[in-house]
Amino acid sequence: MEQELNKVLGERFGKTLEEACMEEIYHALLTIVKGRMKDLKKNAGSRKLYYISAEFLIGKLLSNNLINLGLFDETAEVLKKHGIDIADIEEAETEPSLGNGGLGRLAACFLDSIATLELPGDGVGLNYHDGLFKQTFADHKQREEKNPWMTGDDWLTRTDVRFEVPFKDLTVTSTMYDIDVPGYKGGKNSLHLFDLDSVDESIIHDGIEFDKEDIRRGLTLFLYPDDSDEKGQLLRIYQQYFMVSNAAQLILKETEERGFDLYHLHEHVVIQINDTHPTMVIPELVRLLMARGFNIDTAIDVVRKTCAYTNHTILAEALEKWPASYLEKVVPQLMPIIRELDKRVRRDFHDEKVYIIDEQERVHMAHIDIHYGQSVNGVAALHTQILEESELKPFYDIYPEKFNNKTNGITFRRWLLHCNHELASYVEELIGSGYKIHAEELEKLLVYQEDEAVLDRLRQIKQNAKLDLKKYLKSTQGVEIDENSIYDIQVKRLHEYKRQQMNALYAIYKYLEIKKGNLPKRPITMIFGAKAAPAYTIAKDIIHLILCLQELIDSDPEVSPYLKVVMVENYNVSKAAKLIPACDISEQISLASKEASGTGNMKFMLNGAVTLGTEDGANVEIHQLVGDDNIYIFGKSSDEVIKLYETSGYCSRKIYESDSLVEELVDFIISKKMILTGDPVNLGRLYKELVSKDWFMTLLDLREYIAVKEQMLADYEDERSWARKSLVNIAKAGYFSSDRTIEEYNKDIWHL
Ligand code: CJB
Repeated sequence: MEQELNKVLGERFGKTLEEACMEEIYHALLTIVKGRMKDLKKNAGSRKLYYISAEFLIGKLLSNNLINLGLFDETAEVLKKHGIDIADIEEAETEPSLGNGGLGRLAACFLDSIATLELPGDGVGLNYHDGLFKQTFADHKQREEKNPWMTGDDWLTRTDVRFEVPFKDLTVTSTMYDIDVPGYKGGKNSLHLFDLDSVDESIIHDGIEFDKEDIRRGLTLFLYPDDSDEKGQLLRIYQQYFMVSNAAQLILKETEERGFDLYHLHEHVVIQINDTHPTMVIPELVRLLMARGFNIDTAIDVVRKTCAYTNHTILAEALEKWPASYLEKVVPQLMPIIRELDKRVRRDFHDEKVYIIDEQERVHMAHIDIHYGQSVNGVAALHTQILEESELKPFYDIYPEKFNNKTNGITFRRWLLHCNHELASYVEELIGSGYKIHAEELEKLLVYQEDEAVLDRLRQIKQNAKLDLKKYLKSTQGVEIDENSIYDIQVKRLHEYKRQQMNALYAIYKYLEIKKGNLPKRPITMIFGAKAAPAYTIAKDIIHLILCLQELIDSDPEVSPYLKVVMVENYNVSKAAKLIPACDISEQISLASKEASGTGNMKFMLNGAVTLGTEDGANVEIHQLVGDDNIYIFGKSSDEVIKLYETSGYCSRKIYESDSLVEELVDFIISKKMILTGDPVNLGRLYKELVSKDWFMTLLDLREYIAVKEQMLADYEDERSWARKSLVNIAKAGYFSSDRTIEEYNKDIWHL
């Protein structure tokens, strides 16, 4: 590695390792790693998976690729010899933000596991030039900026694969870019990202504004361009069709090149449709097969046997329903096929709840997936149960055999080996390296539950990670945190169902307690990180509340020694990798039934944090694995919550008026102190929302949340018992390896 680095640095920059700057070393490593990956053999087999997704939240790739190629330790050592910390080299890499949250990060973890298990499976998505917006804070509010990440010398390789994609008003020619996905110690697949050569970033102005009708210049600028108006919704349809038409054409081309007859497509290809964004691949494939001479029955039959759908949410807003008139405006060639698909459903079933096109002429994308795919899966046991028993019950009654659960997972390469070297090597010292491939071997750690030396060392490792985070926040945001405080962390997309607002109400509670003289035994650092969708007003108001609390507490000398609120700016994958190892308390406090799975919960657990959570999503499975003593559970159950929705039985005002503590905390949002710090419009709107609507039932669980969190803080003081909880969490995290999840997908759905 040392020789190669010097050689590449010499050729490219005329420098040696001694002379080169961080950026130059980064680019030299990029060249070397790309070269090594090029030499790897692609995973192959007679049946291949295409994982189509609007998001691939891959994060920075250098360190992970080095780990997977088995080059990380050697590289880090060589650099160290020259006084360079590999972490500083990582800083030179721009971070692609090709995803929003869990769904996109899951796709990235899956690619890692699929490659590692040496299964033939490629990702297909879009090459967004500016990804999701970059978040900055000004006046205690979120601002959105563009987030360019392509530098011309990055992980993308431009290929000569190009397809014509026909829209009603124009036809465009795509270009396919590839990113190599190396498996851990073997295997390689590709992530194919499609783009348009004519896209032009100069049309962006004022943050992230641009002309949404300028398809040629704007199609792949952003992930999730604002769709609060018709133009925005049409643009999303343009993007989705561009993605799936390219995917479908690629699939047919490759299948033919592999020498297979398209009448046997389903024997050689499986398409996993990641949420509803890629649903149009179904009618598009039918269209393309018919253009190749298939009759419609055969085309539909082959496509049905090829496609499988993953549902990631029961939130109505995320279950896409496009007006038929919009589809007519963008992709009129698909509408006759979609109408035919709907006609067949209406012929066979007499329940309008399962129709594809509803009375208002809206096309229910998930319904296409369920009728015209061979598998429907949820992403955690509880989520799948809710799909079967309520959300998708009419479909489950028709096709019980299609439904199955695949509890999510995370790749331990990134979420342990990369983000927490010290813990990973200590675990290896204790139980050997087998756990890196067979994650369930982490259970071997359980024998050390009473071993004081081991528990001490785990505490020390956590303390070191806390110090690292302290330094990082100081250098990136100028924020000072106390490494001897308890780090309580909630990082995830900003959404009312995830209830960051409930956590903020806890901050108010603690603030008022301290003001009253009830000082905590140990200072608490409450860390938030979240982006709010630009058009999601209340989510932005919640960010405003948190930023105001941050300032109010910081500037109050009576409170600031005991409590700190920090909102991390532009939370992303690399920030997650710094935050997660340092966490003591992992906040997983969604309203029960609403978080399909969660995957942050798994990352925190693997790094020894203890969960404070509701019985929701994969928290339920974490609870079962670690037992009552090693998790803190509160709140109403999903059954109770679903019933409240069904009977309109929840009234936040009633709770507000009958519980003086709740009233005091909520009122504080519009107190004089807060209004002096913040914007009365935002704070007033949030206050009103909580008192008069509170659709995601914040006040329902608030009291119990406070009580359980207080208990948790008290229990933290028993250092030994806390370290034991931490150890049990690490030991039981093996189940949540995405290798396990992918093995299940393969066994039950893909059969690669
Ligand atoms: N999810 O991140 C998203 N975006 C969506 O549009 C819908 C769902 C999340 O997917 C994750 C992966 O399955 C889940 O863990 C998470 O609960 C869900 O909100």
